Amino acid sequence: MKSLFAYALSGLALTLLAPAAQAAEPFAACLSQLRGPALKAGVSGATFDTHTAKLTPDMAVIDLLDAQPEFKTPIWDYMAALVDDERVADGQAGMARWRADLNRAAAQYGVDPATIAAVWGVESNYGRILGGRPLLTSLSTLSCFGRRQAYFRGEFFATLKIIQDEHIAADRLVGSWAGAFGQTQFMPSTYLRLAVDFDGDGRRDLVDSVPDALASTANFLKRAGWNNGLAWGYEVKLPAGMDTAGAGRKNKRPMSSWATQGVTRVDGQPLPGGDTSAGLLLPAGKAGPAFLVTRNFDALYSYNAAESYALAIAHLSDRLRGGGPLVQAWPTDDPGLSRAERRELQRLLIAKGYDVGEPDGMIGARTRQALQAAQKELGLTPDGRAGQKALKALRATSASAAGRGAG
Ligand SMILES: [Ca+2]
Repeated sequence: MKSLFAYALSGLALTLLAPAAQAAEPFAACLSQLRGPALKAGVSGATFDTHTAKLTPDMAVIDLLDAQPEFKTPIWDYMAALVDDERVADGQAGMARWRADLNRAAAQYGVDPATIAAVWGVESNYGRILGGRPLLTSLSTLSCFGRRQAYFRGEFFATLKIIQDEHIAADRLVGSWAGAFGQTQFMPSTYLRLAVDFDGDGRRDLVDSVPDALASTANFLKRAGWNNGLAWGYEVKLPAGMDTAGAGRKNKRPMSSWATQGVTRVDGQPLPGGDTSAGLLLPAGKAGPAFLVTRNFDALYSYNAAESYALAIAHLSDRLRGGGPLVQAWPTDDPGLSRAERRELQRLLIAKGYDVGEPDGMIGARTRQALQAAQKELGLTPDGRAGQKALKALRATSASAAGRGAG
C-alpha cells in the first residue's frame, strides 16, 4: 500500500508541474485514508462524508506554507501599521460600544478591557478582517501535502467537529491560509479548547458574536497565565554604556535589580518594587526602544509566538488607555508608514499613472513594483521600500505638479 508520505511526496512533485488537476488523485486517496483517524478524533462518518465529498485541494496554501518573505519586515514597519492613530481611534470606539461586555469579561477572566481590545485590534482589526479562505479546503490540503501534515490534520478534524458539534455552518468558517479564523483568529483546536459563549445564545461563535470573541480572548489570556493588576511592562531608558548581554524576554530579573543598574521608565514614573520580575526586550538592538517585560508579556506572546506581535498588542493596549507613542525612535533614517500614509502613497502612485490596484493600505508586490518604477523615474534608489522617504518624495513631486498646474 502506498503510504501517505509517498502520496504527499508525489502530490508535492506534481504540483510543481500542474497544480490542481494533478493533485486531485493523491488528494482523494489521502482523504479516504484520513477518514479512520477523523472518526477516532470524534468526527462522525456522516459529518466526514458530507463535508469532504466536494472538497478539492487548494495548492496555493502549500505555496504560502513554504513562502519565504521577500525581505524581513523591519519592526518599525510592522509597528507603524499595527499601532497607528486609526487603530487607536477604532479601538477606543469599539471599547465604548462594547463597554458592558468588556467589563463583564474583565471581571470574569481577570483581563483588563484595553488588553482584550488590543488583541482584537491586532488579530482582526476589530472584526473587520477575518480572512477569506474556506477552512475545510485549506486544512484538508495542508493535511495531505506539505511539511506539517500531522499538525494540520488535527486542525482539519477540529474544523469538522466545530461544524458537527457547534453548529457553525461550513461556509462561515473562513480564515487565514493556515486556518486561523474569526474575530480572535483562533486555530480550530484552540477554539474547541478555549472559546466561550458570552452572549448567552448557547453557541460559541467567534465569527459573528463580538461578546463571544472578546470573552474567548480573555479566557485565552487567563489560561496563558495573565495576572490582572500586573503591567505587561514598560518602555524604559537604559543608562549610557549599560551592558546589555543579559537582555531577553525570558531572562527575567527583579525590577529592583534593573533599577539598581540605572534603568528608568521613559515616562519618569518609578519602576514597580516588590518581587515583580522582568526581562529586557531590545527589539531593534541597543540603539532602539527598550522595554522591561513581565510574565504578562509572555501571555501575549503565547497568542502568536512572535515578540514583535506581542509588543504591538502591548503598545496598542497602552495607547487605548490614553498613552502616547513610543518615546524612543527606532534606529532608522526611514521610519515606517501608518495605514493612512500607505494609502496616501498608493494614491500618489495612482495619480502618477501607476497601477497599484485599490489603495487599500496593503503593501503588496504590485505596490512595490509601482514604487520601484516611480523611484527610478525620480532618480531615487529603486528599492521599492514603502517608507517615509518614498512618501515624502512622492508628495514633493505631486506638490510641484500641482504648482505647475496652478501657474
Ligand atoms: Ca454565543
